[in-house]
Amino acid sequence: MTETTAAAASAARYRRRAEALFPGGVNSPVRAYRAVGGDPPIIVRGRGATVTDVDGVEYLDYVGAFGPLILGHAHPAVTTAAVAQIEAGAPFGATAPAEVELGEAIREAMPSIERLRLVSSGTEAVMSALRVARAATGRELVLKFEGGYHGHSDGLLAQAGSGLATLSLPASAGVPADVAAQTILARYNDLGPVEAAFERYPGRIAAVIVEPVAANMGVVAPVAGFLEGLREITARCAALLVFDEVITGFRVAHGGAQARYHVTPDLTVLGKIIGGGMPVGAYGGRADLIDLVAPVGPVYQAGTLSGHPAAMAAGAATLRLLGADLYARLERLGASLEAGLLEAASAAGRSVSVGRVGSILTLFFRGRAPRDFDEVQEADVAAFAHFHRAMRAAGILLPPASQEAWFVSAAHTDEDVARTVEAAREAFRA
Ligand code: KE4
Repeated sequence: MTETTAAAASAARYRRRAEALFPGGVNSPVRAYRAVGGDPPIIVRGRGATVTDVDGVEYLDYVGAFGPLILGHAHPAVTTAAVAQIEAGAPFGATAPAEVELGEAIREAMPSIERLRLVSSGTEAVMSALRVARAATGRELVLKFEGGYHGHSDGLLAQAGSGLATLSLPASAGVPADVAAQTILARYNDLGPVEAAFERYPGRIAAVIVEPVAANMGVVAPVAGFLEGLREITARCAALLVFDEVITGFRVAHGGAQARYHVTPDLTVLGKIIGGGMPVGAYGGRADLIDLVAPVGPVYQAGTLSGHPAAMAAGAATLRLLGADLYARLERLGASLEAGLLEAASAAGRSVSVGRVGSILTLFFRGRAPRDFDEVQEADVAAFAHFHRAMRAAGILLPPASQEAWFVSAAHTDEDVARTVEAAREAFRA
């Protein structure tokens, strides 16, 4: 029996109906607000920098759907492009011009991507990139960093075993021990455990995968020399360097982190922004590597909705609007928000720090900005939860977990930042 009365429109009723359907009433765990408390909102509309919930409550939004919406919600150029493809009857199960246009825009922005394959999620893109890396090197082990998140494929849901630089244990139920054991954990911003892993497992590590700017432990920038060091070690040990730029691609610079930090990976993974908010992922890099993929080479990978023309067109419309002036504006807004938050916290006697690169930032309830996951875990997550609820009560919606990035979009204004800082001033006092 479905409730159709007006009362059913309330958030509480939608939450109850969702909980009867989906684990935690959500289709992705973070949306359940377990880390911050409060009832998860049911959002029905986004426009620019704001979202509105089913009860008509409007929020200034820094979730930005966790990254894709660098232009803000419902940008007319993006929606028009996607709708046109849907009205044309997409998808077709055949190559469409929109795929070519997006692929060329990506390759133009990131010259390291000589060829690529478009898929429907970041998880899928990472899985495929690592399959290519294992095929290309004939090696099986993959090194990642504690606090790094690269989607939910089995091998990447791993936690440090007897210590860093050793074979890992499963970090999720349902991941076989021998699958997790093909992953090695190292510490972000520390080349020591990476060197140690290559010494301990000579000739066995296929790839190092890294978020060049860590964003899934909260935003933690690479220290000088870290990315360059990964490039040197992997080249010396004939392993591949994979940049997971699902968040940083087209976010921290038009050419992504590889452009911002002048370090060129062998393979790059993209997602989020390149789909303009529609389901997307991509992996690409050196032609000799990508041409290992079916139907040209022996690495199989496929997808019913890969390259969906509506996602392609939304992504291409987005990338066309990402000019230098937009990045300058995002940098200015990000810097202004960071400075405002720090000043507001200091005025309230709160010990906080901010990790920021461009328009992505994280507020840590810790005196010094963390350099790695161990330091991130010293931050006071309960304090963040209180802060999150106070900001939400003031009409500001922050990502519902302390180890997520806040996303500033091109739709945010100086007034939005000022309003956010004012709300933070009160929240820090509470
Ligand atoms: P998806 O499969 O969620 O499209 O992408 C996985 C992924 C891969 N790599 C990086 C660097 C990512 O940040 C992500 C996904 N990011 C999370 C936000 N921390 C998505 C939000 C969610 O899980 O609901």
